Amino acid sequence: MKLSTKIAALLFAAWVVPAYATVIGSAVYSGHTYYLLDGKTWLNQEAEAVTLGGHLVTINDAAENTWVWDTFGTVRTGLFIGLNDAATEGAFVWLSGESVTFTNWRGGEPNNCCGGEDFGELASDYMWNDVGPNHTWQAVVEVAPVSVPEPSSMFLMLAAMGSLAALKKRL
Ligand SMILES: [Ca+2]
Ligand SMILES: [Ca+2]
Repeated sequence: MKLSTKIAALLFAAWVVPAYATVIGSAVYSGHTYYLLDGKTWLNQEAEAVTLGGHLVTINDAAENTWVWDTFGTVRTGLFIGLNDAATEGAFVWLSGESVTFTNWRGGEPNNCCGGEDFGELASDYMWNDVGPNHTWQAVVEVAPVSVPEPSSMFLMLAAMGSLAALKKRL
């Protein structure tokens, strides 16, 4: 492995602790941890959700829907949720891969308005709407508990430790 590659591996391992997190709130519901992220586009929100070990929230029922808004909602922004039809227009799926068991679309939504809207938001009336890719809303992340590090994290940690040992030998 080239030295530059090793340094890159070390830097990447350090980055496993989110460097650009914009978490502005958190709460626990049914054993899952939820984070509120400050305003960004839906795609950037999901990128940050992944660094936190989860995805944009999956809302499974009316109780969770109400809890999410009552806990994190403010009048100045909608809240991005994980529901989207980015892959296939009109076929809404959750980022978590869970099946869609509950929906709460506002009347007339989703309408794929204005050149295309693929990303779900929860609004102050507790209803959902699809919005476009340039919207910068706050977002809610849902993280399920895990008892062991994910294989990818473990691999990176081991790779970084190996690189460190190799570097020490050289010095
Ligand atoms: Ca759409
Ligand atoms: Ca819409």
